[in-house]
Amino acid sequence: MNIKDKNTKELEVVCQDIRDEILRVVSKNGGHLSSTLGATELIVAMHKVFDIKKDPFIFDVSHQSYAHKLLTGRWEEFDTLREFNGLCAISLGVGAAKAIAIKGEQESRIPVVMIGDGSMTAGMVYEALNELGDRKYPMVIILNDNEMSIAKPIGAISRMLSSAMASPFYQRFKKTTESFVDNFGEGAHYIAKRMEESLKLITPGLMFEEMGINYIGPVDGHNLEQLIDILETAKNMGQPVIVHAQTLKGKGYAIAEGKEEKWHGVGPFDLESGSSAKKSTDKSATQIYTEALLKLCETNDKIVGATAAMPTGTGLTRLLEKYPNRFWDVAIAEQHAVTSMSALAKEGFKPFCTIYSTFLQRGFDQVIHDTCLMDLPVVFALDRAGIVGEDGETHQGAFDISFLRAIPNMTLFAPRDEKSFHYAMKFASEYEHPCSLRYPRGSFKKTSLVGATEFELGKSQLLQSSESDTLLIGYGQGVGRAYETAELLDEKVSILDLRFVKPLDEGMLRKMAKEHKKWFIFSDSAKMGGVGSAILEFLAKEKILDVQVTSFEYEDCFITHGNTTLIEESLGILPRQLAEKIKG
Ligand SMILES: Cc1ncc(C[n+]2csc(CCOP(=O)(O)OP(=O)(O)O)c2C)c(N)n1
Repeated sequence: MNIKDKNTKELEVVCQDIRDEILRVVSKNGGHLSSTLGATELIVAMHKVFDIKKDPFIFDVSHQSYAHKLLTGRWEEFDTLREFNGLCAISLGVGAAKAIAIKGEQESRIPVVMIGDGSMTAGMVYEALNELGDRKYPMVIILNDNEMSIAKPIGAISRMLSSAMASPFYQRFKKTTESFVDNFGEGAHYIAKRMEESLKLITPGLMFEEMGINYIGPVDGHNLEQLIDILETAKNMGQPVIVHAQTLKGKGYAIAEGKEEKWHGVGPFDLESGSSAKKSTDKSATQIYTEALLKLCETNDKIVGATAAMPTGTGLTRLLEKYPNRFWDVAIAEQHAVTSMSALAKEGFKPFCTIYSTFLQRGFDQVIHDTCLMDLPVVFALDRAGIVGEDGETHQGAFDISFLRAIPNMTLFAPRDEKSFHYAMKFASEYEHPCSLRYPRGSFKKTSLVGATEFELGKSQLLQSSESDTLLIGYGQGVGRAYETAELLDEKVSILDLRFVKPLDEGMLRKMAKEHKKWFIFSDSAKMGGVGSAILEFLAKEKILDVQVTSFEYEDCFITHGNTTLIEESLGILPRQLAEKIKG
C-alpha cells in the first residue's frame, strides 16, 4: 500500500483498517495485541515521513510493529504472524548510521528507530546513546511510551519518563518557556534548560540533551497530523533526535485499553466479549515452580529472588506480593539481575534468579564472572527451556545447557515432573554453589514411570530396567519424551533419568555401558554442547568405545516459531518419529 500520497484523513482510515486486521487475526490465532494497537499511528506516520525503500526502519520488538508488516506487503501473509525479540534497536540504528556515513549517503538516507519505554530500562540502550550523543549521527528515535513494559515498568527511568511531564505545572511551564524561547533564540534555550533544572524538573528532555541528543516531546502518539509534522522536523535536523510519543496500550479496542498486562500477549479470544477461547487445565511447570518456591520461603528466610521484567511469565508475581523485601522485578536487565543476586549470595542469602532460558543469554558474562568465578550459591531457574511455541525464533530455549555447561563451578540439573521438581528445588535451596535447573513452557509430559526420589548431587535415577541392548537417557522434559517413545517400541527398553548433566553420574553410566550398547539421548536442547555431548565426552574420557550414542537434541540451526507440535514434527522429535528412528 502506498501511503505517501494520502492525506491525514485518509491515513486515519488506514489506521482503522490496520487495527481491524490486527484484531481479526490476533483474536483468531492469538498473538501480541495491546502494544501493536497502541503503535499504529506512530508507524503510519513513520511510513508517511520516511522512505521504506531507502531509510533503515528498525523496530526494537516486533510485537509493536504489526502495522509495519501490514504496510510492507505482508497483508496477505499476516495470518501467519508472530514476534521477534529485540531490545537493541538503538545500537542497530547507530550501526546503520555509520554505514550510511561511510557510503556518503547522509543526504538521502536516515535511520528511524522505534523503541518502547520498557526497553529504556535495558543497559544496551545507554551504551548506544552514549556513542550516538558523541558522534551525532543523524538519526530519529521514536520512543513509544505506553507507560508499560509487559508488566508495570520498574525503576527510576520509567518514573522519570512519565511523572514530571504529566504534572500540570510542568506542562504550563513548558508552554510558557517555549514561546519565550522561540522569540529569543539560542541563549534563551540555555537559560530555559537551566531553569528546568533548578526547579528540579528533571525531565527526559534534560537527560537526553545532556547526553548530546535532541529531544522533542512529549507528543500525543495518536495524533497523526502532529506526529507527521514532528517527524518531518526531526528528519530534517541532521542530528540525532528522540521523539517522545505517549501512546495507549490497546488503543482502539476498548476492552484492552490501558494497563492490563493480560492483553500484551493473548491466545485466541472472542472479539465481542474479550473472553479467551480455551484454557489449559494441566498444571504448568511455572506453577509448580511458584508453589515449590513459596513453600521453601516459609521455612528459609534466606531465600530471595529476581525476575527481569517477567513477573507473570516466570510465576514470581505471588512471591513479589508476599515477600516485597525479598523478591524484586529488576526491569529488563538480566545482567543486573545476575550480578545483584550474586552480591546477595555473597552476603549469605540464597538467590533464585528466575529467567527464561533464552533471556539468560543476556547475562552470560555475569554468570561467569560475578557468580561462578566466585563460586557463589545463586540458583538459576530457567523457565521456557525447549521449544516455546509461537513467540518467535528468538524465544526458543535451546542453548542454556551448552553455554552453562562450559562454566567451572556450575552444576546443571533438571526435573521431569511435579514431584521431581519439588525435590530439585529442595536440592537447589540447600546447595552451596552456583546451579541451574531448567523446565519447559507448559506442563511436563505425563508418565507412569516410578516416582521421583530426592535429588542428590550428580545422581541419576534408573526408571526402567531391561535386558535390551537399548538405553534411553532422558534429561528434564526429555524423560517424558523418552517414555512416550519407549511405549511405541517393540521391546521393553531401559530408561534412565539423568537428572544431572553436570556433574554426570559416572558410576551409573559405567554400569549402563556394560549392560546396553545402544544409547539414545532425549533432551529439549541444542545438540552441540548439550546432553549428548556431555555423555560422549565422558565415554571418550573413559575410553569406552563400544557404546553407540545417538542424540535426539536439536540440530545446529535456529528453530522457527509456531505451534510446538508442528515444530517438533518438523525437527523429527515427536515420539512416533523417534521410535521409527530407533527401530531403524
Ligand atoms: C532480554 C529480554 N528480556 C525480556 C524480554 C521479554 N519482553 C518482551 S517485550 C517486553 C516489554 C517491553 O516493553 P516496552 O519496550 O515498553 O514495549 P511494550 O511491550 O510496552 O510495547 C519484555 C519484558 C525480552 N524480549 N528480551
